[in-house]
Amino acid sequence: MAAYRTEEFCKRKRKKAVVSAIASPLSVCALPPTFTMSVLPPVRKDRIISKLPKCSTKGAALHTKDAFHPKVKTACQEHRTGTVGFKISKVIVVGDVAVGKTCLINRFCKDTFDKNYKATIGVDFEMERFEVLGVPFSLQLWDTAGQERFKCIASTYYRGAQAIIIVFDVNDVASLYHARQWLEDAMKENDPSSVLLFLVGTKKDLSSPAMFSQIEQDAIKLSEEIRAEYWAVSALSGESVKEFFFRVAALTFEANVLAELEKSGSRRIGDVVRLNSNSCNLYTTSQKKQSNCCQ
Ligand SMILES: Nc1nc2c(ncn2[C@@H]2O[C@H](COP(=O)(O)OP(=O)(O)OP(=O)(O)O)[C@@H](O)[C@H]2O)c(=O)[nH]1
Ligand SMILES: [Mg+2]
Repeated sequence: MAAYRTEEFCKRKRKKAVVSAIASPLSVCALPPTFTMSVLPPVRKDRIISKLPKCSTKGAALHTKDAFHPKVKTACQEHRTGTVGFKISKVIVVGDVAVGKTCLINRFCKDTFDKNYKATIGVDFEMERFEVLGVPFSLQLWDTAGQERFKCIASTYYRGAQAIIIVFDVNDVASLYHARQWLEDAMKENDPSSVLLFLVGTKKDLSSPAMFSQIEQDAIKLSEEIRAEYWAVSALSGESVKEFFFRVAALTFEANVLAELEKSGSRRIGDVVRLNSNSCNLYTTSQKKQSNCCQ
């Protein structure tokens, strides 16, 4: 048992060290394939996403389509997702003190729940690997402190998020009202046009149906106003936790592939880019004929 603990402890330390080394304030870390393959753990069987997970509330969803964007599906089928498979997307989790941010992440990443409150000091993070439409995809989940005295440290990690999860407690209406402030702070460090927003009510298990339906109405209204996708979960029972994170992973992946496709413009991503010193046009793709403009 002791040996197991030691080994497990070392494994976690190694994982943290690796993730620290690659953790970046940038939205995405593109790593060389050999590097990611040698240090990242393989994708777990229960982290495979083969179709778009459903939203929780149609009136408060980022989009309500049943399937991934056709361009994304085709790009994945044709292995034209460029560097998406080697990227790590940053997700930040913010919200009032003790609303349940850490428990939410721990339920998903470790399938554990601790009923004793331990404040997050500054920030913590977990890495989760997925396979979406056959393409590996990683999320770096940044768990930030809600306590005022740590806000200054935590906010230095906001930059470069691809998704922002604003957490409130469905039994504490003040924590919902504070969501706007959390969003404003997180947005100071990010580009509003490229960030996906999620508003998540936690501790659903503690709420009575009447209380829940009242706060849910307010939460849905706020989601519409700030263009966030709304979810209600319970880290204690696990209700909707996996579904929620699968949705985060799938929508972030979809946005990444679409951005890559757009960036690549007319050049098909996945094409081989070769350096050709004999040509004055140095960059050429394997599928394009060389331009003869300089001949
Ligand atoms: N019943 C119930 N309790 C929960 C749930 N989620 C969290 N809690 C409890 O709420 C308390 C605070 O949870 P944390 O996850 O530590 O809160 P936090 O938002 O990370 O807090 P800070 O790190 O200080 O910002 C703990 O005592 C948890 O056990 C839930 O879904 N149901
Ligand atoms: Mg915490």
